[in-house]
Amino acid sequence: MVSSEGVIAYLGLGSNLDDPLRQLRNARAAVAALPQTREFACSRYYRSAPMGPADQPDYVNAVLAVQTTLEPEALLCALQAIEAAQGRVRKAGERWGARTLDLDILLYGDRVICTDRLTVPHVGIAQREFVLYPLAEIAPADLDIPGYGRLADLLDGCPLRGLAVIADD
Ligand code: A4P
Ligand code: MG
Repeated sequence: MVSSEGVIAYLGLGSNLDDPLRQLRNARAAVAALPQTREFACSRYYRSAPMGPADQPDYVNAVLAVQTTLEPEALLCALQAIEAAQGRVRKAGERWGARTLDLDILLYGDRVICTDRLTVPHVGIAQREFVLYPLAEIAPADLDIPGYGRLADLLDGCPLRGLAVIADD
């Protein structure tokens, strides 16, 4: 997947605070404006039930594919700056809590990365309906997710759990 024009990276977008759909649309524009990066494809926007603590609002999720020559760590930094610009506040000790914006690197070409700051493919990619269904809209069905197998097979084993399309733009 590496070429002179860079790598296809799939990014997970999620929000459940402060007008989540607007948060995701703004994030999509901000990602497309990153240096050395262009939007390749974007899924529809989905509503999903919260994974983790149940006392938080439903999420809106989408998956964005970009073509980029940013290295994975540089891409992560850029994504975290977008999260911060959109008001993401990380609470110490809180896992999977409500947030204005979460940007995850789901896949970076066919690379497997395991460092202090970055695990790629993203942990949980293989079980999460709010990742797999939007990913399948914009990725080839025979896409191999390193360490997990074919996207189409993962989808077969993943219930929808109420996942529903809410916008298409
Ligand atoms: N990090 C490691 N690998 C990656 C990667 N591939 N992409 C590190 C992005 N970040 C990565 O992330 C914590 C640290 O993960 C970062 O500093 C980075 O170095 P965070 O965004 O601060 O914390 P988090 O997102 O709360 O933690 P975590 O464990 O990444 O949570 P997830 O997996 O992102 O899940 N329910 C629904 N319906 N929809 C959702 O989108 N999201 C979450 C968060 C919970 N429940 C949800 C959803
Ligand atoms: Mg995250």
